[in-house]
Amino acid sequence: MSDQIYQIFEQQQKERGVDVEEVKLRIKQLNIETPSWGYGDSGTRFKVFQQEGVPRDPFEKIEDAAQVHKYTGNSPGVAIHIPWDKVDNYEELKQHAKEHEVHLGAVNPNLFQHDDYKFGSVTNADPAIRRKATEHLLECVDIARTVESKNLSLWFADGTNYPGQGDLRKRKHWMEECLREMYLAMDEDMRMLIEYKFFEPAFYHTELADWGMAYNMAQKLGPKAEVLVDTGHHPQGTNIEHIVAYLLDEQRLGGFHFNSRKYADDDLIAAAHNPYELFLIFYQIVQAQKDRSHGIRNNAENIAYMLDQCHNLEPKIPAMIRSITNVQTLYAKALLINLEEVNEAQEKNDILCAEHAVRKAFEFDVTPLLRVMREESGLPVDPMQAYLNSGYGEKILSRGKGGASW
Ligand code: LRH
Ligand code: MN
Ligand code: MN
Repeated sequence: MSDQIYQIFEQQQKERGVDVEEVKLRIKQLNIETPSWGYGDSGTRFKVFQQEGVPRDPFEKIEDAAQVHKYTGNSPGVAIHIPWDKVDNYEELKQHAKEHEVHLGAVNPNLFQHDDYKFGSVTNADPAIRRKATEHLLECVDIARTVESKNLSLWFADGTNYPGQGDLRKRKHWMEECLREMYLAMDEDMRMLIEYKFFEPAFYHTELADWGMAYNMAQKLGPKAEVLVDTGHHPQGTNIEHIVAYLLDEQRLGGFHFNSRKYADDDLIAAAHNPYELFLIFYQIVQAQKDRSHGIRNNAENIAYMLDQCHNLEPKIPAMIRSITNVQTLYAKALLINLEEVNEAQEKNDILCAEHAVRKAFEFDVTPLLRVMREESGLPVDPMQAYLNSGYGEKILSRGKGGASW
């Protein structure tokens, strides 16, 4: 029965001019890093609820991340956050990841939790604090070198709460100075991914408040600096896929932090609230990838996909599996868009036909496709169920409560 459903799907797509083999191949090649911090305890400013079985150290976080990859096949990388994942020996951490068939991914410096950074890190008026912050950035370049990661992912909580609290232009210059020092310390094949966020924890002004500021910083630093789009970091109603298209065209789209949000930086399971948004983001990427094969310049081939989520109440490993399968689903749907059909409608200014050509790809059920793709890759057809049946979730309960938290 399920074979027949797939055959009907395959035939249907063939008639629309979509090569299903190519779609499966592209999904198999997806690589979405999961965040080490998403396996630890987290919460809101009102409460961190401790869950049982949460990893007690970075080694156990990697073991949990390896489970997500084991069942989904698309998350071989684990992003780390320093000092949350500080260890004495990073070589050992790298080895540990390898033993669990994953690798360490983007290295995220953390300049937002030490008391010294209360009034800013790389934008602090005190040069000694700026020095300390820069040293941490340099330390993270060294860590990336040791763990053989090519991506340094930067987010700054720096900002102010009141008008007059800081000199906005001086702070801008200080940030650039510190980032340039880091940039110059990076290897040729490393990338600096600059993340922006419009508010929080600072409420009046945030140094890198939007993609334009991050882009400008990246441009000033040089070609190894690119912009990181965290889907939760925009004001309501922002057209994120437009930002994505713009950055792709400027060859400065570095990567993504996928998560879902309703009101602010909610950090919920990717595509849980607005799956259409992620679909439209992938539409821009898929189109840019096709354009590249026709000689149109953009940087759609080297995008660092990452999840950035905190599962405050729900069990963390299944939440991560759900996120990866949601991303697989929406990428698959975007790959079903017949771009020629869209293009023809655009040329005739046929708005309804163009919109329909995009939307109808979203409306297909891609579960038969994902099932076959998983079978071909030797993966369980239902990753979530396979994980839940595995007993891993019960086994880790012996870790008890009070594991790592951010
Ligand atoms: C900031 C952010 C950034 C941090 C992570 C923990 O809100 O998105 O990426 O490193 O959360
Ligand atoms: Mn983020
Ligand atoms: Mn965030």
